[in-house]
Amino acid sequence: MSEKTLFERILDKEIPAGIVHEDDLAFAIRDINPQAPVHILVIPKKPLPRLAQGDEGDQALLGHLLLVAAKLAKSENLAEGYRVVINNGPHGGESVPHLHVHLLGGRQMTWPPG
Ligand code: DGP
Repeated sequence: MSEKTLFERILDKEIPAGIVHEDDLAFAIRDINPQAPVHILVIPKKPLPRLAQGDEGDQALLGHLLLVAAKLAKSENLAEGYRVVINNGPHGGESVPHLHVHLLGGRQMTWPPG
C-alpha cells in the first residue's frame, strides 16, 4: 500500500489542522502558512495527486471543490471578492502532491501572481 499523503494524515487526525468544512467528498482546512487574512485549502478526500491527473470520472468532484470554495468564501464574509488557485506541478508551485484548491481573501489581490 502506498504511503498516505499529508492531507490524508490530516483528514485521519494524525496531524492537527483547523478543519473548517467536511462532507462526503471533500474537506477544508486553514493553510498553515497563510498568504492572506483568509487562506483555506479545499481538498478532495480521494488523494488525486494534481489537476493534471484528473479525468472525466472526476468531473463532479472537481466541480464540487469549486462550489465548496464559493460557499466557504460566503461564510468567511469575502463579499468584496477572493481568489481561487490550483498550483499544478513544479512550475505551478505545487508543494503537496494531493490536489487542493486555495481560497484566498480578505485583502486586495494583485495580477500577475508571483
Ligand atoms: P501548494 O504549494 O499549492 O502545494 O500548497 C500546499 C499548501 O499546504 C501550502 O500553502 C502550505 C499548506 N500546508 C503544508 N503543510 C501543512 C500542514 O501541515 N497543515 C496545514 N494546515 N497546511 C499545510
